Amino acid sequence: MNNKKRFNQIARDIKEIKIQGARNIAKAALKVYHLNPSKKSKKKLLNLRPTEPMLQNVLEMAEKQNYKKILKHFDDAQDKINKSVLKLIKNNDVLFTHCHSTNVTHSLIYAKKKKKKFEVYNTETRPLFQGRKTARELKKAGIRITMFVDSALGVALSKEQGTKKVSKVFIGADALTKKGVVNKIGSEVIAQVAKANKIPFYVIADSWKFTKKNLPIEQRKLNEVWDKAPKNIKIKNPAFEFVPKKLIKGIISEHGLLSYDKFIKKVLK
Ligand code: RUB
Repeated sequence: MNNKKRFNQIARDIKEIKIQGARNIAKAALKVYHLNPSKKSKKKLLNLRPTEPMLQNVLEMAEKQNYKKILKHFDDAQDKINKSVLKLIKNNDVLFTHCHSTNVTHSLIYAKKKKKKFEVYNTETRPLFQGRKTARELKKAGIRITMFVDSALGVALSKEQGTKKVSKVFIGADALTKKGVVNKIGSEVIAQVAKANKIPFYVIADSWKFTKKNLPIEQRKLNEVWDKAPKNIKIKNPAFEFVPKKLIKGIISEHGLLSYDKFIKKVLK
């Protein structure tokens, strides 16, 4: 495949969520930008997913800095995140997650390799079912996983109908802002229900997702919700939502586990 074809293929995969999650998107975009560095390709990549500061930050850096050094950051940060998450997980924990976040799944798989005993509850994450990707990955690593439909999260988080008490919620992030984080639609409801059940809600995210910009929330195609829906039915399909910092117990990034305010101070330095 030549560079142009490769570029177009990756761009399509990002647009269609075959490549998904802030980290995977930024990494894939960085690699193809490196093959076709131009203002035009940068613009095209930026427009694929509007709610992705890591993509924006990485492409800004790629214009001025060493490619390999930028690429290395992804794994270096993940290694540090894994070590902090390992300390936070206690044996017999029931951990709850939503959607598919590499920062989250990699750290859980690392903890499993380090012999931590825990299980995971997750949501299927309609309309695109990224929860299935999470379930498959964790299962493959030997982690016990129980999946719920999104609307069962109240049951999943409240020890009802035979569910266990959830110990911690671990959620990824697309954007980290001064006031809170942006993540997959449903994340704020999860944070509210977690709070009502006194379950600590943690964000696991690489600090390169931080932005000072006011981000638009990506609205996706309506046929993802209902393909060939009858005419005149209004559908909305927001991909993400904002979770205010008051609902966040802590954030685990390559800077370790910090309160949200301390994390913001650190990244603003
Ligand atoms: C994915 C999502 C993930 C974050 C963080 O949404 O909300 O939680 O992107 O992921 P989508 P990561 O499937 O629409 O891209 O930790 O992989 O960066």
